[in-house]
Amino acid sequence: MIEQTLVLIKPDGIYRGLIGNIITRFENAGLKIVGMRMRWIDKDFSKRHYAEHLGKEFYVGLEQYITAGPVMALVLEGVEVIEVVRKMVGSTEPKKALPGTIRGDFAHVSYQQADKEHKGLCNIIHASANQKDAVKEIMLWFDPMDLHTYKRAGEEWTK
Ligand code: FUP
Repeated sequence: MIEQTLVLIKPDGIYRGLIGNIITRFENAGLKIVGMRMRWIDKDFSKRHYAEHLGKEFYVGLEQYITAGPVMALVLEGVEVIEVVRKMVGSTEPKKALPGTIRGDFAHVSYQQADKEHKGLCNIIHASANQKDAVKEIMLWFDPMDLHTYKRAGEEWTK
């Protein structure tokens, strides 16, 4: 089934110049970018995005992290894309993320830095966890008119 998912390249990914590298992985995998925007969110927006984590002991650190700089938000489309992207992103904790995943390959620098500065867990990227979250998060981050339908090269023969 064709699905859509929300991906955020978090402030550490932006500061470290990883936008292109990360997006290339998704493009190379054949996933379609149907929306993209850069946004520097405030604390109120963080509380809406991370509503499920409000009140947890790590929330304050998480809020500082996600509001520390601009975030690149993407909507990706593809078959079972929510699960596919979660696999490409890897485990929440960079030390558990397998090599070959985005967190496994890129997040250790942020992870070590955050650990040294006693900050929360920094892991480069967010991806919606399931269909319900994906729908909610896409609605939060994007106006429907900024999501686009088009064909990528190579789609013709799948008709
Ligand atoms: P994920 O779905 O992999 O992004 O992970 P979660 O939704 O469980 O967590 C969201 C974010 O909260 C993580 F990316 C980092 C932060 N977090 C912590 O800082 N400490 C924790 O123990 C768990 C999550």
